[in-house]
Amino acid sequence: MKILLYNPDNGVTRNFMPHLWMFLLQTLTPPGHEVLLIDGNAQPMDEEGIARYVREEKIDLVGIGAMTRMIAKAYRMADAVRAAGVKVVMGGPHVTEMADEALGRDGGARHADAVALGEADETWPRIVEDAARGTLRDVYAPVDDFGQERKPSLQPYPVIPWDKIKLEQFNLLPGMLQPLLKRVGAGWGTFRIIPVESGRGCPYGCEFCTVTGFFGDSIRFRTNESVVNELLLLKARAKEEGGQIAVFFIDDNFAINVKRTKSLLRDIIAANAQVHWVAQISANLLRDEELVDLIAAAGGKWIFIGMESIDPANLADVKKGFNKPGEYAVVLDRLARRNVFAITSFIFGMDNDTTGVAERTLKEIRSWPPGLPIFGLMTPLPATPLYKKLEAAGRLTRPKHWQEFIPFAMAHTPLKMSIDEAHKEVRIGGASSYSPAAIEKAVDALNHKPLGYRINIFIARLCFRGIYFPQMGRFAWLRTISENRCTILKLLRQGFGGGLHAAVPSAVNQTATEQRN
Ligand code: B12
Ligand code: SF4
Repeated sequence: MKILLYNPDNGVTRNFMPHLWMFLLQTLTPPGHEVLLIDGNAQPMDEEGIARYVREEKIDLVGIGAMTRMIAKAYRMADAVRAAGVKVVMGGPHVTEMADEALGRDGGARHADAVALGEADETWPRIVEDAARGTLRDVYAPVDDFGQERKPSLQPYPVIPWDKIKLEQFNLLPGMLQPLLKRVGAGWGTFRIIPVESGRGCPYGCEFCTVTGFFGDSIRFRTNESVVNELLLLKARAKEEGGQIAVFFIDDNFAINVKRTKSLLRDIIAANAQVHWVAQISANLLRDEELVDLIAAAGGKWIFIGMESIDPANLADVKKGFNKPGEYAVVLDRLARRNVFAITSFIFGMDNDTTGVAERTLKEIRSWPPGLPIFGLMTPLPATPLYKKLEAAGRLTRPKHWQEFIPFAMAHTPLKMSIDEAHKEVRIGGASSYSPAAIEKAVDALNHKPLGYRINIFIARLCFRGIYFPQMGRFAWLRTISENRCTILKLLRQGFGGGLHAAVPSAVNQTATEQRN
């Protein structure tokens, strides 16, 4: 069969990174089938486009994966594929919880011929074989012979052939600059962020989160060797094509078992497998100085921290009381001293939030080393304890909010402010952190750091700005660059002042050096 795996865009931002599930399922597809990948973030497509594509390419089966946020678009694309006479299998966190919706068993239209529940590592080969035989079933659940749920152990873990996979659509650098950039340092003709997992599962069970329910509360790890080999493969590819690769460790809590994380980081260092990487780690685990030393030495550049709130009452309310706002500053300083930045994520519209929460949070943020703050709204995702709690209390204003997805819009009323007030708080958070003046201030605050770090934070802020302000097309980008020209000129002046070579970001040089080794 010719199989297409498709992930829709969210209609607001372009994700900077492809989705791991596609590469994983491509790798796990039994031999004898051809698998093509399309990520709507990299290759925008509408319903007509996908119908034409499956007809022209003579596709036999389409697999669609989506989070709740993209499910409405996913259903529309699935409908178009099915109308073109091609079978659709859907998987991922949303349809796992809402299988009846996808299969049209809840009174609505049917969108998928089959649904893969939960982790599909072991069911996907069966799905492909059934589809090839024309015996596709409605539901595929990851269960053993006795009907008990079975989670993949991740040992062994499939070897994703990163040296061969086509990655053209995921190059983040503009095509017209590629020939020039290829000659910079060890080569910047390509720059890709690649998702890598080292483990699955999280025991913390925060009320708003899908992860504990979906992946389970016991954690499964890959072997250090398998992760290190994957990094070495990626590093070799970058070198071969005169480009750069950074890695996003997508584990929900990369240091959930600190001892094991330290041992992995030591093995990465020993194997010289360092690439620049981002990982998600909760603040409580970053108390460990040795861990942070190892993060920096193993290539860690950005740590995503789900801070959620600076109010302990809010944190206790959503079962995230292990976050201690009193220690946020210390943790961020500890990272900054090693030139590791933090992506600090906050949720507004929690039940103890009142108007002014954005300004109160921003005041704290301004006292921290500059990083990348992001602000979202409390969202009841299907099947989470939060959803069930709000549903039972009759507080959901849009119980099926995903069916008419509206970006940055709440689906329930917080206890101490109105929905509109909560929306305004997020707008304040975004505007205050990503205005040209705020970006300039963040870059200036790093004047004592090497130029590369300032360029790093500048580029990252420009990219994250797109979460709040439309930045999807070439024009939007040109406008953004023009609005931030003062900072750009300042950085260029500093670069040229230090000699032409220094104008090339030292972050670039650093990566280049590391990837040459
Ligand atoms: C990396 C990541 C991101 C990345 C983007 C995704 C990417 N490019 O990889 C970033 C950081 C940008 C991101 C952003 C957001 N994310 Co996110 N993200 C993740 C994370 C940490 C890892 C995803 C991953 O690769 N998992 C590992 C793979 C192997 O698992 P998987 O994707 O589930 O795939 C398996 C199965 O689901 C299944 N499967 C999946 N798709 C398909 C398709 C088919 C056809 C089949 C057969 C099977 C199948 O098979 C796979 C192998 O077992 C997950 C949490 C998690 N651990 O999964 C959250 C998660 C997916 N994100 C989530 C959320 C809510 C968001 C945001 C909305 C957060 C926000 N408030 O802004 C945004 C929205 C992004 C957007 N595009 O609009 C939720 C989604 C819940 C839901 N019900 O939709 C999750 C589950 C985390 C959570 N806290 O609950 N995210
Ligand atoms: S929010 Fe993070 S720490 Fe909490 S359950 Fe989800 S993955 Fe675990």
